[in-house]
Amino acid sequence: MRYRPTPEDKFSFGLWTVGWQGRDPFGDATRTALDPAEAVGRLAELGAWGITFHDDDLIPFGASDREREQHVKRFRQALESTGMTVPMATTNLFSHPVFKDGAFTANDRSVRRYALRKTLRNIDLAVELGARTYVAWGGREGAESGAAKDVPTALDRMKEAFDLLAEYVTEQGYDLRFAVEPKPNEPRGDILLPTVGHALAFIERLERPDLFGVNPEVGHEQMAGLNFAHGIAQALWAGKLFHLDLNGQSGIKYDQDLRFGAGDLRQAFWTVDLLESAGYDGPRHFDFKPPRTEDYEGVWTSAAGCMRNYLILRERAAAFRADPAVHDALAAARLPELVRPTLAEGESVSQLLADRSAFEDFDVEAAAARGMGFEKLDQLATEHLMGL
Ligand code: 3MF
Ligand code: MG
Ligand code: MG
Repeated sequence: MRYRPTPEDKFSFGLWTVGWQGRDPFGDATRTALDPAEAVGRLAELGAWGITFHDDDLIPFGASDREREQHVKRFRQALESTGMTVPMATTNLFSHPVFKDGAFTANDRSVRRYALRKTLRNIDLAVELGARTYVAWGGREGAESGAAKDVPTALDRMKEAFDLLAEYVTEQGYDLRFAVEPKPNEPRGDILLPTVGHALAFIERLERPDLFGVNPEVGHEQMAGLNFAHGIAQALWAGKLFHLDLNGQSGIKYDQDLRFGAGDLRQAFWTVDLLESAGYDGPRHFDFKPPRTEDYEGVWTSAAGCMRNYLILRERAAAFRADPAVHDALAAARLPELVRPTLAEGESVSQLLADRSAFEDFDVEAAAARGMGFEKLDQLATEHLMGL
């Protein structure tokens, strides 16, 4: 059937997405709690391949060791009976009031030590369940006011935490890599490592940078007014796109977490075009929130919509790339020329300086007058996106 997802598509969902009960800063839950085993079953039926979780999504905060074991057992049974995988796991270092000033960068040292222990504990479980990626979103690592956080020192503490986690997985021989998830704000007024660029630069300062990549989220980059496809393009270029959070967002406002394809549809199109043409082979992970207006029927419709929209966009992007008119337009827009290095092979600076055609005899006015043909190219893209 057309647009019917299969496990080969590698679609995964956070347990907290379909399990979101609709509690927001202004209103109470609109849906009852969802049993993780049911989430696994329903998502498998819809054609998903994987499920991801925060420690507290699976095992309620404060559960005893015995209860913990039972929750894990039930979840494992659901995975086994459906064939669903756990490609990624993460730690909730933001819900409990103890993390009100952060976790790895909390001013209170005892909170930082507790956060590390909570994370190490869940890393063991993640590996046990087969996860290869461990996401770290520092939702509470930040501040609302200037003097409250000494940023360079907080980054020292963040580095200390990540170095320790990397040392732990190396010592244990775990096949696990970390993916840092940037976000500019919400729930903190300003969050540390606010964009993909900040995270990429931070990773290079770690002791084991090879173990770290990024987990960019569509809406988070757009909240900063940035172009998501450009952000992940740079992450791919750096070999750092370890994982990603697909969803929808309309412009610079609160974190909407709409289903993928809702919000800025054009950015969704370019995102799929890039992922498919760049050969990204990681999970297509959805981090969205079915709106609180929906009952459970609406939740599953929303989850199915994420996957269906991805598959439709994949088809539209492939048609765009295969269209002979697009090939001509790309050539007219001189895209193939960008592939050519600016200097000839082995050409030196002195040869460039000696090349009169590059400067003295270069017809600047003629080059300035040449149109780029991008409008024609983008109109073709728009028509493919609209299904023409
Ligand atoms: C918040 C988020 C988080 C992270 C998750 C890490 C609750 O805006 O995006 O979801 O994705 O904590 O995987
Ligand atoms: Mg979000
Ligand atoms: Mg996310």
